[in-house]
Amino acid sequence: MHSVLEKYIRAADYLCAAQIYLRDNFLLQEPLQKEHIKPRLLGHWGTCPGINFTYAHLNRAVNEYDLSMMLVVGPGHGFPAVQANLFLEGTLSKYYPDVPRNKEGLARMVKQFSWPYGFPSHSNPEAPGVILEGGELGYALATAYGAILDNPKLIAACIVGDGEAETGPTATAWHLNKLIDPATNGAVLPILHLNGYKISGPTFFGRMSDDELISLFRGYGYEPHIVDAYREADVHARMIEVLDKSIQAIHFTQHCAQEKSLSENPRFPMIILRTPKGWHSIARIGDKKIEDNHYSHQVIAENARSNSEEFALLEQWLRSYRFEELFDGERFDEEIEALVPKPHARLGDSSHAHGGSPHYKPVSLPHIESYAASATCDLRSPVCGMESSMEKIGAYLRDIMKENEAHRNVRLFSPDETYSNKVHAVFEYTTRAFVWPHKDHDRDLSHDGRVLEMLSEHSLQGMLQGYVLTGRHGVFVSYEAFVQVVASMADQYAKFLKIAREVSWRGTIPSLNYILTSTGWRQEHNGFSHQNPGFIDGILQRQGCFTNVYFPADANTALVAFERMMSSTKEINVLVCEKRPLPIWRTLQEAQQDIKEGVSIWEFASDEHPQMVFASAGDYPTQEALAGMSIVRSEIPSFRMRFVNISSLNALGIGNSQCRVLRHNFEDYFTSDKHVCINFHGYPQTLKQVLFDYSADPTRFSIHGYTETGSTTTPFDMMVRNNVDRFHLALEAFAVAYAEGAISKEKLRELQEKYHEKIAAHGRYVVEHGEDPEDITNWSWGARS
Ligand SMILES: Cc1ncc(C[n+]2csc(CCOP(=O)(O)OP(=O)(O)O)c2C)c(N)n1
Ligand SMILES: [Mg+2]
Repeated sequence: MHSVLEKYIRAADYLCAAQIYLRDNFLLQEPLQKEHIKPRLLGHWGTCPGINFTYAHLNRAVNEYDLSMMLVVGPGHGFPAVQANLFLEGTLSKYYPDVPRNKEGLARMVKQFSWPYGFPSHSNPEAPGVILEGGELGYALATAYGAILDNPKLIAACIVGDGEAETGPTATAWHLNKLIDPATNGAVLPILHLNGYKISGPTFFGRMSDDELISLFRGYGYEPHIVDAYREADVHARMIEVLDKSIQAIHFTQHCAQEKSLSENPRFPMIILRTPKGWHSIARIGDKKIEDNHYSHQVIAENARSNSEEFALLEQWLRSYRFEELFDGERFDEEIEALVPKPHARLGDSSHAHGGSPHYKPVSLPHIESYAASATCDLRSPVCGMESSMEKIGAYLRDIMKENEAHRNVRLFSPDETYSNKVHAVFEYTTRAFVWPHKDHDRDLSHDGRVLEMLSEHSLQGMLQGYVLTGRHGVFVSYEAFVQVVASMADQYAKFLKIAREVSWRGTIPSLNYILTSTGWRQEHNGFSHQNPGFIDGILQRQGCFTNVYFPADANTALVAFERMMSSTKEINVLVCEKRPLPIWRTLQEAQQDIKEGVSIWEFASDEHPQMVFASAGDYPTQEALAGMSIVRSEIPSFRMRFVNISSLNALGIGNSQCRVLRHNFEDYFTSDKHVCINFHGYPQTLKQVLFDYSADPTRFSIHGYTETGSTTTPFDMMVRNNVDRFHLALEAFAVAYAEGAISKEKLRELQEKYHEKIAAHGRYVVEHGEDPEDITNWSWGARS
């Protein structure tokens, strides 16, 4: 077995090095010439030998135990190794017939690596088997945990770099074992690759002793096994022994959990693999230690084209693999061929990684009619009801989980906020997963719950990505301000998705859905730190029309948006709504129309031939805009106004004209020349970008939004401080009414005085009483006609 593994690794290592250096003479049949070397040497060598070692051994285990296994590679910069193995096992040729598994295909793969418009330098969605780019490091472990949820037969082996392991997201993801019920989920087999170095220095893990490492990972709840290439006389024998033990332990733990005979915390194995970085390459160049040092991280002998010493060392190194003994141009050595798993079992061809059938099943959604707020309420009555969008969504999500019970493919991801964000109706059906000890007074906890709670947005985001990319449905509910913690992960996911959407063999996957609640407007009690509507900015910057941000004005609209998000595919959706009860403005039918069209004129609040347009996006801003309009109507009954609601920002488009799906012309909503006052949930700048392309005269738009003047104060004062309150909006309308000739200058002055005084009086009131006055809190629109 050892010689088989060694041959396989030799072949894979050669293919890695060849990809980094060669533009010709790929099989080294001729003496190496400088012209055979790529003009720009790009790629990362150092991590590759460790990945190849691991891949070869995993192949052996897959064959031995007939495993369903996928591989998540944290150090995505080790893509030459991923690609080398895809070529060796035949997966690359399966998906890329123009890269056949022969010498022509080899030449193409090698030449095209990191070549303009060729194969990328990092793991990427165009590579089979890949569900993580590993460009931005830290997310491998959480992604692997997401993939194995509800996949009891799957093992996700996960290589974590020792530099990557220093990241916050990886540090927290070790704890995810505490969410995994071995009876109903698969297993992650973490392989912490201690090659000792990151880009330019030693890693912390690399300098920890065995005792320290064992204590740390036992403390996390793993059974760590060390495989040390420096110490073992026969490192292959040791890796075989450890992998055998690990697979058997996984199967035994799962079996006991299924039999309900597991008497203690499940303790899954993990492997700590110590190898030299840049293993089996150039030991030194001049007085610089290369192999087993950080200098091997990227390209070594990078001056080979111009420096004859480096050139000689490079040729000697490439020839040391004796690749000609392993590959005859058509086939690999028989023993290597035998190590490649059966077609369906190849690590690079795990069907779990590619979406579509059989793993993706469209979610079955209950009809929303019975959840609609005040379905029978007559909206002409002044108070049609106050309803919490989040409570409605909680009830709906509970029943979605129930309805899809047989498939076990719907989950809620929540950073400790299922109650706080008011989606706890789900606990009428399910619980929070928690496999560590329970106490009698714990509530809504069990080993196998559909809700994954952990106070790590990073871990949740990573898990959700792994879950969604393997075809299952999930929603991440977060405080609006703190979802910013994963803004960069969301960006990285968007990049992956953008490319994956174009890859023909990647099947359907559900959308990745966020609900941002506990929004800044009602975080007045928690203060400035809890006020941040910026997450949507990054989402809206993603070009390509696959991101949507919904601003439902009420609970009915929130339900409709959520229904659409859950049934959509291959998108990123963000729903922004409050958890406290707010007025119902729309019947279910109106809400459906609003979400479909994204922008709509609300007739009940609009006059014919308007002299001014009020618009809003967001629930509190909508309430204030309507309150502002009712003030203006009471003061200037003759002034004609229109109300436009924006419920989805993708509908307005941002930057990319393909995304503009407005049913009517922009002017049909916003007129061609009237003043438009928009009350926006987020930063005004966010909406300004959207509008920039639309109007010949941007000066007629005024955008109110969160201007970062938050504090610990009352809810209405939060709005006053940011000029999104009814009084400031009314003051703007008075000035427009004067400009339109609807009132005299004297009347304007009188109104300005009156409402500036109201603002001042409110300020005095809240300081004295500690709450908003009742006429503000209890305001209602009045009858709809
Ligand atoms: C979040 C993040 N920070 C920084 C980098 C830049 N970077 C690329 S590779 C690397 C070192 C990685 O070291 P390690 O995880 O040990 O990988 P290996 O030694 O296997 O190459 C760094 C810092 C990155 N890709 N992602
Ligand atoms: Mg390293």
